[in-house]
Amino acid sequence: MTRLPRLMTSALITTSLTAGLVAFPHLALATAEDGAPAGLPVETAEPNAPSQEPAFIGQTRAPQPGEMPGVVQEVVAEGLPQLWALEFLPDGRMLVTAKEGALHIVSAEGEAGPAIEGVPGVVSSGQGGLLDVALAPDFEQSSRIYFSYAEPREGGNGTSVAAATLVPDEAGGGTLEDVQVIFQQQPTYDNTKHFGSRLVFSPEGDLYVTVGERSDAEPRAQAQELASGLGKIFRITPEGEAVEGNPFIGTEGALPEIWSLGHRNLQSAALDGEGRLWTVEHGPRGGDELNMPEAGLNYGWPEVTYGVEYSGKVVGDGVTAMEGTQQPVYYWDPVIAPSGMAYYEGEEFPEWQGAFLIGGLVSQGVVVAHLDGDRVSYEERVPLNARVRDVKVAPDGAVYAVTEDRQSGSSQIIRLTRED
Ligand SMILES: [Ca+2]
Repeated sequence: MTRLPRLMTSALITTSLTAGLVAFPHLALATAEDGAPAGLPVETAEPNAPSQEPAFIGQTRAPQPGEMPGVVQEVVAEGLPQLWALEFLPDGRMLVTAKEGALHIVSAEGEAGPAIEGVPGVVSSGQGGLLDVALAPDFEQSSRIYFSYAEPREGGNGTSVAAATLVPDEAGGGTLEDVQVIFQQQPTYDNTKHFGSRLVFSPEGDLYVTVGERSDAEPRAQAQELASGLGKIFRITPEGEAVEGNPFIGTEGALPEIWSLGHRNLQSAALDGEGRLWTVEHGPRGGDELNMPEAGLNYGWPEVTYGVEYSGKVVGDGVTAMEGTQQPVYYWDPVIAPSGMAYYEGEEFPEWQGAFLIGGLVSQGVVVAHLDGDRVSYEERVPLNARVRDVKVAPDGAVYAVTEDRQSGSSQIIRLTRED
């Protein structure tokens, strides 16, 4: 690369530092409540929708914290198949899903066992694959696991959730027994886009299932329809039934499993310290959003959104707010392309207590969203120079990031600890 003259370099840096403010000149620089000066927003690129304005201060481009920990990266495992999700087992090993349709146990030292037998067939092309995995709340007694996947079906495919008993063997592999498909997102549709998904057990033992709206114009509109399972969050029992008290149980024609509607493609979900569900969904270009989805509420897609179509055109009427729809807690323009997320309560990073750690595929790192009440106070980023597919907190408080390299079809697991 040609070296720029000194004067020009400095001008470029000044421009990039202030770009976040240039985008929203009416937003003043925030200051931490404890008096420590906050930094400039980490995002300095031009927004894709420069004419859109946030609904409230701090809804996008929050400042960086005044103090950020140094982060040490250590590759725990490499040469793994392209992974989608990671869960820690009670014995300290890791259970990982591979997009191609395989499930592996990875030792704490990073050695992957052979593929576990009994995994149902999946659609692994496009955005399909074996997707999220969650342990049953009583896993230590039951050995039951739950996983979501792009299920091949008559006439197309769709996101489904299955439960199974994990029976490990001495070779580091094992078998799934008593596999039961407990939930199928409907309708079936024939493409390979926007399957979601994440699985999160509530404190009461119910299962939140997040999905996508299958992307194309016709199914996309169904995100607003209560008779369709596209673009929704569901709350089901471990047997796959609607949970008593779900918001649309009494609504004629509505799917009783629906928890919330108006979502695009939800690949990120976690509970906060109070047991409330938070999600990050892939928006259109410039419209990724963090929400705390509540029962029966409408999160807007595709009627209301930040950002623009991939083509650059406005989405629908280009509306960013509408009565009867919820504003995101926070949004990103340009996008981070969210993957997995975790709520941080570990001891390794005192600075991250009570923050969400969100994997970024496009932002190629971990986004740390610090909260003040139910709003984002600061946004910090840990660059990993790789697409991050999942983020989990280990029992010792270290952060584990799953990366993916689509060209080689492989993944690494990276352990993040605090620099002394
Ligand atoms: Ca929304």
